[in-house]
Amino acid sequence: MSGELKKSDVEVTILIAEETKRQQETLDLIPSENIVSHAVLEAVGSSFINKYSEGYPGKRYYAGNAVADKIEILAQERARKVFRLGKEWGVNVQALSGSPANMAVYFALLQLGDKFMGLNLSCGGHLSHGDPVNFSGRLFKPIHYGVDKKGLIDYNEVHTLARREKPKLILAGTTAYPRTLDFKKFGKIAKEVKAFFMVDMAHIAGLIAAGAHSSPFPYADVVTTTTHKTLRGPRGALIFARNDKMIKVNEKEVSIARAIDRAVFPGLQGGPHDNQTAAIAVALGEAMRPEFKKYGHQIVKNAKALAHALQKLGFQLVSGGTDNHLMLIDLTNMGISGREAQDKLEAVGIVVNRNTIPYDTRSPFDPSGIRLGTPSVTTRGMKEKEMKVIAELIHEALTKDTVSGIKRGVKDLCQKFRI
Ligand code: DSN
Repeated sequence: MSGELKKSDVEVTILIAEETKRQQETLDLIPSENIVSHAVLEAVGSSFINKYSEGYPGKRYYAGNAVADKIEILAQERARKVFRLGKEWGVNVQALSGSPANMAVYFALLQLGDKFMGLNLSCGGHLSHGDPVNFSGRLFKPIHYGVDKKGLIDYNEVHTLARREKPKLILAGTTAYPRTLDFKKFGKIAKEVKAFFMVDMAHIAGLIAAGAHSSPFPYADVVTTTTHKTLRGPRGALIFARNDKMIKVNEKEVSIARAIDRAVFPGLQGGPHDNQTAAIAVALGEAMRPEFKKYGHQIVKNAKALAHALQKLGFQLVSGGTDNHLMLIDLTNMGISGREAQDKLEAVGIVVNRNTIPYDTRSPFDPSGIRLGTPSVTTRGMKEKEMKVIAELIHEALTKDTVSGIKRGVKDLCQKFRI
């Protein structure tokens, strides 16, 4: 940390140091979190933070944007490279985070009250995929598909619903689904019912970049993602949209990409956060390196190892395991709720989040499950061997009353795999 902050604001300096220590001394198993590089941190705190640049490269509303143009174009070019795309894909790097990115897509492609399909929140979807408490459920008409008894998306149900409801957009995307998504099947269904096919790949973007999950791009019209989960960048979002697919906006033919750019600015936002754009460019630069490919595959290997070890210890996993970076433990056979488990684990330095399981009979505030993921511990350099140790620590923390040995186990791992 630079000495300037320490000199000018002791209170904030202390809180930052406290948070850094908390992260260093705990195991973060929240699947949507990660640890960014110092290079990303430096870019977030760079001089780009001082600039206003409403508009897009070459078409700004303020002077002094020659360099902001260059950083935005660099981020767009790197995003295309990371996901192996050509110029037929437009890239918007300005949406402030995942929900605003999704909002921009709906704003561009739907009219108020239009039907769209997404995965139910309680089955692993996201609030912004049409949940009734979210803008997406209040302004549009969401039709939700779910998962079957095994916890898997039922593509026959998706097909039947799509044919019956004729939604204008079909969305594939998840926040708590431990299996791979079949983008080809979704794309075929969307094509058949003439719906736009949108993918929210926020959770698995890093896996897709690394080739550890199939890519949605051959099938989708629009793909959104946050940049701070498995992609390991700063808070932010990317929206990829086809330049070569046209729609009518106010009687004029425009590409989907252009319509989405206009939905982000001036539709929903003012100036982009250029410092975040710079940091996104840095993270994308890192994601192009061979080490990132290894990282993405190791996240999945670690998740499988953790899932396997947990199952051997008697834990029940929704869908029976994982294919990606996360797993959901159904705690009903353990006689403990998700909230109790989250608190017990936090008390020994293991940070997870409580989560509903499909068709949960308990409330989202105190659900039946916990969600675990491996992006952060994999960034720290842990491998399959450590996943076995973590599974044992979780088991002990949830079944035993004495915690000193568990705390020591967590401390040892944190000291060996430093942030
Ligand atoms: N909060 C994110 C997650 O944890 O999955 C989704 O927005």
